[in-house]
Amino acid sequence: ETHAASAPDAAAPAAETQAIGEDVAAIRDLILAKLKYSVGKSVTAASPHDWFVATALSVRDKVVESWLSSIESSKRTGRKRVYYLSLEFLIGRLLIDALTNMEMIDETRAALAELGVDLETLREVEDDAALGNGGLGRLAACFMESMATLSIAAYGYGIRYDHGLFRQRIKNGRQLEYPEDWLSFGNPWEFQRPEIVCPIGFGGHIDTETRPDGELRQVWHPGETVEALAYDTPIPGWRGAHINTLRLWSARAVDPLRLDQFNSGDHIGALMDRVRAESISKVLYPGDTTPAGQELRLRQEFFFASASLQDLVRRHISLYGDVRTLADKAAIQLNDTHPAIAIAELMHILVDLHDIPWDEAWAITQATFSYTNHTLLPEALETWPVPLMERLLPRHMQIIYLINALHLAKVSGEPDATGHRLAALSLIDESHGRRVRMGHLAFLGSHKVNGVSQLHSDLMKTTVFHDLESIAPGKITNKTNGITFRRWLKEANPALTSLLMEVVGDNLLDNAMVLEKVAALADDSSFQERYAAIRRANKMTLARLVQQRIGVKLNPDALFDVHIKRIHEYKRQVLNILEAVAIYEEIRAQPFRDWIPRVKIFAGKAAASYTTAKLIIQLANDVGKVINSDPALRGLLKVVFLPNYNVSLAERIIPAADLSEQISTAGMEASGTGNMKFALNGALTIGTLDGANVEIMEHVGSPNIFIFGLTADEVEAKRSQGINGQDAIARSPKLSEALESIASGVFSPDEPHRYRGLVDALTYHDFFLVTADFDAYYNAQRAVFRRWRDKPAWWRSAILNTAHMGWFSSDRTIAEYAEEIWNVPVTPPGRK
Ligand code: Z16
Repeated sequence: ETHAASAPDAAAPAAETQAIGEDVAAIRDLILAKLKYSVGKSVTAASPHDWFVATALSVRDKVVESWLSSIESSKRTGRKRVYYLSLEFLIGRLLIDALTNMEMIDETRAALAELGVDLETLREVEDDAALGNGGLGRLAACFMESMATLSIAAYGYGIRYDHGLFRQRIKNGRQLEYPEDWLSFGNPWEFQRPEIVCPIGFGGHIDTETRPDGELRQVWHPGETVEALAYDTPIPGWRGAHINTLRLWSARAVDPLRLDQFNSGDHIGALMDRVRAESISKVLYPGDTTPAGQELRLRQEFFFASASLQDLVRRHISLYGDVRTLADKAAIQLNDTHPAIAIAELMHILVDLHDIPWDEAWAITQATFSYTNHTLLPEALETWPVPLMERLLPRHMQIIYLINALHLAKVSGEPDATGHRLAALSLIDESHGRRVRMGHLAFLGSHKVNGVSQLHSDLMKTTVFHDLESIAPGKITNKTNGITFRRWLKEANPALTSLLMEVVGDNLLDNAMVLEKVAALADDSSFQERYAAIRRANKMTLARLVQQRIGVKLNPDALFDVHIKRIHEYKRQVLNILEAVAIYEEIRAQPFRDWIPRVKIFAGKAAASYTTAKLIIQLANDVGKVINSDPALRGLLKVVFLPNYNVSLAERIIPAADLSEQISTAGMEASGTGNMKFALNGALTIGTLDGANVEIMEHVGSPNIFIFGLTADEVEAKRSQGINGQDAIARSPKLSEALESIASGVFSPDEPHRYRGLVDALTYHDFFLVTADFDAYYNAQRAVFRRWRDKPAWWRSAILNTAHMGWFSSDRTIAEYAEEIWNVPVTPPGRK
């Protein structure tokens, strides 16, 4: 056996090393067995992907071991369960995550090394599970990990999309979308559950029947039924103490094919029903903050909400025998309004299928559900046309009408119940055709409604939910987002994690607040040196990746200024590009001033239908092309756009960032979570007082963050005076010059007017207040430069960022949900 020959034969090892040696040998043998018997390959024929599958299956065995005990123990102890309903789970890769949380990573790396296989190579061949658009989906993934870490008996419920978020390619500076195909090589993490199938009805009609007790009952006869088939993925918490389930539903036709039709020669027609049914779980909608509005999207929402509720009600009844105790044993969290139809579905199940009286059913529903809001953008709030609802979900539409009638009857008695107020409170928006307001439904059907940062939660009360809050004071609560430190510190930045553990101890990932101890070393020059060396190594790694992917050479000693997130006007990538253009022109005018070498790194996808966002991508690429090839700059400024931003790319970029761009128009970014990942890894933030930036400033201290620009209140005041940019442009020579060069085609010589419309919009109709904030942003960037020149001051700030970010662990966020919304206990992890 070749692998036996390559085993190191060093001097007699210490006892602990010997135990690890035995582990390594056992893991190595298990991987070899998986490769042979589960993958069906020999060592000599195995590709890196084969090795990846064999390794994944070997760690999966350990995961399953604990998974089954977790399920058993939740059952035995009658624990209340948490159900996290989300149309998106942006998980990324799982190999390193599973190995980390099962505490097998060093042994597995060593076992593979004995086989001549490099774990980092296997890491890279795994496809990202990209079942989400951005922050909302990634938050769901962080929450799943933290719920397992805190031993909460939780299930994630969502859709097993055949195709996740599109792959982005850049051609001639423009975004092109290609289908993503994460399942094409199989998925070693999931278990199909062919026995768990739920029928999902659409359309049809409703009959009224008389029950034996004389009461009336509504019976829905769907016109069409599809099946929801379950696939389970185990989600290990830190140290593997508890493992939860992510259950994703795949759509399937009731009849696989119409055999009569097939036999009569109509081979395509025989498959039509199947294609129609299975289209429901085919593809993730790529809009982040704009609702899709199509019938297929509503079918997706009902499909997974109904399957999940049928599944959890069935589980509850089989455990406890009585659906009326549901709220004692189940908490259902709605991740945005996407699953809000679940509220009507639970009423349907309770009232129509279990004969529970309406008022009691409504009390159970409200006690069970809670709802998280992720945006205030009015155009982003989901509404469905009443005629579509009536056609697709006739019984649910009746239920919504009844909820609304009882709700409006309650408030119409109040003295301030004007028509205007009732219209604002109604579940039906009558202003442009009749539409069902899903946010209102989620609000009414829940006992708690939360925002995702303090500022956002406060604004919810004065904007979209102002009227509803007045009839339910105290229902709105804040739960500031968080991130899992296992992925975003240890897996993304293992060298920094080791350094920090030397200081705070190896319980850093059990209790992130111990990071505070690092603050004492912020001025320690030898610690600063080690911290800076790790950053530099991460920048070298990223520079190699950039060279490979887009052929641009980066200077690792330049300031890496990073702006990565979905492309959206409110996130103001344009503000950043304008600053790059302004500095470009200054360097050309005075090439030999003491410029700071800087690299602007952009990455992010634009919704395929969002024309302006796609134009912004093109602008970033066009500007980069001119700047990167201008010899007059002597490499002092580079602008790169990295294609196909996803979770695994974020894991590479964030640990290499010096500066984190969080520059949304104040009041528009609900929270942000990338902001937290950067600050934890020691990038300084340049940002507005928006979303969680406010709380990051409070924790890291205002000297250690570069805050600029209008506040949310000032944005509102300014907008009410008009959004013409001409004054701001006239007052700022740098801004006028930058706009002028973009508008005149300096960066688009092949099509000089390409950006005329964009510049005109900023000039005459600047809704996102780019022009109003330009000078403040420009000045904040100069403050960044001054700090960068003073290296001890820079590293002091960076270290203090890391030290004070413990509070932003999603363990803290989840502990708050558990205590204040779900009423379930948590058990913090700890060393075995
Ligand atoms: C999304 O990712 C978010 C909001 C939304 O309405 C839809 C999607 Cl797909 C984001 C917010 O924009 C961001 O500020 C927040 O941090 C994130 O949700 C998680 O709460």
